[in-house]
Amino acid sequence: MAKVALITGITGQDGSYLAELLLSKGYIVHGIIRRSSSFNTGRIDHLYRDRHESGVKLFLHFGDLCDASNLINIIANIRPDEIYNLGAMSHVKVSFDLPEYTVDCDGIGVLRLLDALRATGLETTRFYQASTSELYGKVREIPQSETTPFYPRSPYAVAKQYAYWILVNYREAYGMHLTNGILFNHESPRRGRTFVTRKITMSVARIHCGIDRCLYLGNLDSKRDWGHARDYVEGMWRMLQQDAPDDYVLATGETHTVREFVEKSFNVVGTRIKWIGNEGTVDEVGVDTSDESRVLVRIDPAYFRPTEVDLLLGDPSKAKSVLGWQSNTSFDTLVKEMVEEDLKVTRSGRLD
Ligand code: NDP
Ligand code: GDR
Repeated sequence: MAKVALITGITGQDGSYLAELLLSKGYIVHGIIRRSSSFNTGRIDHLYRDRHESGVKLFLHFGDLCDASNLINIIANIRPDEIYNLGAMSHVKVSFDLPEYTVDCDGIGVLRLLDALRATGLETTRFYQASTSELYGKVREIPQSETTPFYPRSPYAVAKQYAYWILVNYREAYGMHLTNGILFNHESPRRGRTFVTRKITMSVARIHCGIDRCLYLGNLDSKRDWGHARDYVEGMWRMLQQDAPDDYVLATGETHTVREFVEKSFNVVGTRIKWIGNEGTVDEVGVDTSDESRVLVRIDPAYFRPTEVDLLLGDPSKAKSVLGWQSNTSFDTLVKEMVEEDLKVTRSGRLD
């Protein structure tokens, strides 16, 4: 019998890669999508087939993490073997504008799913929670591992901390197979365009093609441990194949500044950046070394966060030893792939 998986957030970056992975492994995959006035399934359209055809393995259901009765109904009907909870209001900066909604969706949403499992008598269903390196927030230890204390620095991270602990509590209280994946940043050509990596690579492509002139960014000096989303969904799946539930960090073990990401991205199209002005202030600009009057990067304080996470660097050794998992994509390869894909998108005139 094929295993049945339910993915919340299937229309997002990770959801699309995970759906591909599970379908390739023979799973029946169900995904929750939100009703939207415009299409929001672009990342999974290539996987979708009309349900009237034979052999369909992917099924989509309207739903929302803020709607408990909807979640209970979906889970009762599907009776999944595995649930991957990837749905979230996932933008850290936006969570300062939408704190209450973020807590409802990212925090209480997890409780709704766990209670839906109990209400439907499906306590043996294996459950993956998309926890995050944002939990570490203010730097207290480097590198950060499963034992590093949390210090969340945004409404998003605080909501995810609630989700983390309610999961641990239900695991201990009811013996359920519940796992937190504490994932460091992971990117891809499918990354949402308002996250910094994709914003940079898309902007580099558009500047290179003569469409835009300048890239506006916030804090250039924050450091992130950036991997590739395709590698990380493999780690999620491996976590749920373990006999016992546990919590795992997935990371590359390398950290880079936003500034380095900008420089590398411009290098892919043959442009070299030189920084002029007071470092880290609104006076600083990035110019083209071959024509210094050409300002390619400027700072816009609108992108600064009320509280910032300065440095993330993960220690993935537990995932390596227990799951046999490791990140397989180097920083340079990730940047190159993202810029090259955005050049294709830009040249095709497609909106992505
Ligand atoms: P995305 O923002 O690309 O995708 C988020 C998904 O959640 C989308 O499918 C979105 O639907 C859905 N969603 C949003 N709100 C709701 C809601 N109220 N009810 C149901 N679904 C909802 O995120 P990623 O794929 O990058 O991340 C996946 C998960 O992993 C998230 O929980 C994120 O917080 C977490 N995470 C991500 C990391 C990363 O670096 N990418 C690192 C660590 C954790 P729609 O398409 O309609 O907007
Ligand atoms: P992050 O990702 O907050 O780490 O959360 P994001 O790409 O938004 O920011 C990374 C860093 O870049 C700085 N930055 C900018 N960020 C954005 N979005 N836009 C800008 O213009 C800009 N300029 C500089 C930020 O200040 C920050 O320091 C992501 C999300 O996927 C979360 O859901 C996930 O939990 C964490 O990664 C791990």
